[in-house]
Amino acid sequence: MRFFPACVCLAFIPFVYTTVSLWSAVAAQNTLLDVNFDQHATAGTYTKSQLDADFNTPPWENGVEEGRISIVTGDEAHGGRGASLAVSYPAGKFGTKATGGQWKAFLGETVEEAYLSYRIKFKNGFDFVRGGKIPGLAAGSAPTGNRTADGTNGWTTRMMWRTPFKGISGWPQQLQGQAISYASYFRSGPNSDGQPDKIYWVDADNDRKTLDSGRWYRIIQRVKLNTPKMPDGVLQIWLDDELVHEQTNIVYRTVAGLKIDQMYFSTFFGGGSSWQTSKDETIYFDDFKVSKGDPRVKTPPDLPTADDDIEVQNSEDETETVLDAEILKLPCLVLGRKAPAVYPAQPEEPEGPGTHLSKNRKGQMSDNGETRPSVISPIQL
Ligand SMILES: [Ca+2]
Repeated sequence: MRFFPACVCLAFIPFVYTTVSLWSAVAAQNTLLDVNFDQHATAGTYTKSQLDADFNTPPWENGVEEGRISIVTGDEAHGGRGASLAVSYPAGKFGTKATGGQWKAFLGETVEEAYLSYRIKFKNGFDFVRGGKIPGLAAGSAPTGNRTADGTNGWTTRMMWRTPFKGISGWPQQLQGQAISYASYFRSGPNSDGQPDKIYWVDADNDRKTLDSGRWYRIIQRVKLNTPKMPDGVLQIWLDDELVHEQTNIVYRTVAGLKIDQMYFSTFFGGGSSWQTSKDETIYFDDFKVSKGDPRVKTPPDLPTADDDIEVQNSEDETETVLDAEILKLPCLVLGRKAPAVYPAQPEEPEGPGTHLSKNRKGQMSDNGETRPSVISPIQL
């Protein structure tokens, strides 16, 4: 039996140590936020101290101190093990003060590109009513509500579930929510009002994606900031690894200092009073990750450059009245796939009782890149 001299073995130690340290450092730098709740072994009300430990001490919050956020374990948790977060939306309520929860989880550093990944499950039998918000990446003051994104003060890329035509007599009633991007940024194409763009997620056939209750989904969102003032910012969204939204012409910012600095945890029913819950509802969340590289790829990304600090303004409340009629007709420069579906404004009144929309109601892209709303074609029953 041969033995290496002790000096040879010792010579490998620094190499192995250095290699492990390097990869650990790369992994650590790649991950900006990682919250799976599994360290919370006991089910019950989610506390402010747990929130602070998990989400880097958010400067304000809605829902935690009101007891609407809790930890669930066992079968209720994602994968049937560990723990997950459960958010409640009491019956007959809407808005940020009475439903769901909100806080800003600031990242350890600011970056030009990031992925947000999380699991979400609408409790079995969930009544989607008209719609509500779900979390997304954000920057700066994360302007929402009546505050516009001006290219310097921030932006948000929250998402929503929506139920078009809900409650409108004579229009198809839907039990499932449909998902949309609800991103608020300075400009996308000709839209420069700084208000949220509302664009439905679609599959490869350009059909809208619907969300079922009673099952877990994984949502991944990628934001790549634009060159300041240039329309080359990217927003992509995957639902269970299916690309359902892609924009490549966003102007998130006009100044280089405005970078990705937070995940905006934001979930509530609303809009206004017609969006209120019909009964007590619950949405489960788990596995929040923000990373510089695609969490589905196991190779380390390029390391970042140093970033500037951003002054952050906080908003403790948000009351938004969002109408289906606000759904924009956005032209989007789309690479490698069909354009996201865009829709004409919903009329205030339906064509009349007993009418349904034909499937070809989707917006279409004209030759010059402008959105050309399709003709609404009621089908008489
Ligand atoms: Ca978990």
